[in-house]
Amino acid sequence: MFTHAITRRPGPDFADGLTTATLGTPDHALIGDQHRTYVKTLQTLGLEVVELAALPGYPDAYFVEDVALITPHVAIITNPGAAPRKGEQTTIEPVIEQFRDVVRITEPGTVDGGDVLMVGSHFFIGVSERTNQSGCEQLGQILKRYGNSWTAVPVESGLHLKSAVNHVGGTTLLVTEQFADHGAFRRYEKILLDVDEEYAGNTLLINDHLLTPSGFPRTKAKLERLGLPIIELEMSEARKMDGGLTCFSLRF
Ligand code: CIR
Repeated sequence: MFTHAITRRPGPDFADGLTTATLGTPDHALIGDQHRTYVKTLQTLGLEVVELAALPGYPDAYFVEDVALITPHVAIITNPGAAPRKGEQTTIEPVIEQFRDVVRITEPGTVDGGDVLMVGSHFFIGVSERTNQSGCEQLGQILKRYGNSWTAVPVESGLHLKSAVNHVGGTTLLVTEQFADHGAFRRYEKILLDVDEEYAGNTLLINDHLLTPSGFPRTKAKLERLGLPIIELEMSEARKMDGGLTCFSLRF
């Protein structure tokens, strides 16, 4: 069970963040509302949420998931793979230190937390545009020192591993076609996303509830078969910035 989360408010400059999406200009007031609803939802699920203020000069900093990984026994501060995001991690470190011992990923290693999928004490680490081989190995070794196992997973397209594969409870993963037959996940049951609903792949399991973006009815119907309560959240504005539900928080 998660008891805590860390989030950060989207700043007025959030539309200057990195994106590959072509879904129009995002709206600051609207992402503010959507983010507030997200935080309230976590609180409803019993999490104590530490809400950080927006970080001027770092328009993507509200995607806090990318700058750290907090496990039951240790926190890892990453080195984000995109140049404009380097530095976000230093401001969150003192907050995380209040909860866990901290270990850092160092150059030449880069890791974005969006590439790290935790399933119990096993971690899948995507090697992507943002997470390189050195970062993946550093992270894997740290996790192993603290009693976890890990697997590297090449991510050939898309931003992060968790843009395409997420854990939705028990031994079930929600996956895009790209990962449907991937050997790394052979031991798991899989729910396959429709090609036009892949954004909903970034569904978040919190305390036996599934948070999923609204507007993806076929994915919702598939998730309903798992028997867990489903909470739909409007994510239109973060989606315009390549962000999803997992990116908005660090959960522990
Ligand atoms: C970026 O490109 O870094 C941000 N605009 C989006 C990051 C999304 N993070 C995530 O999926 N964990």
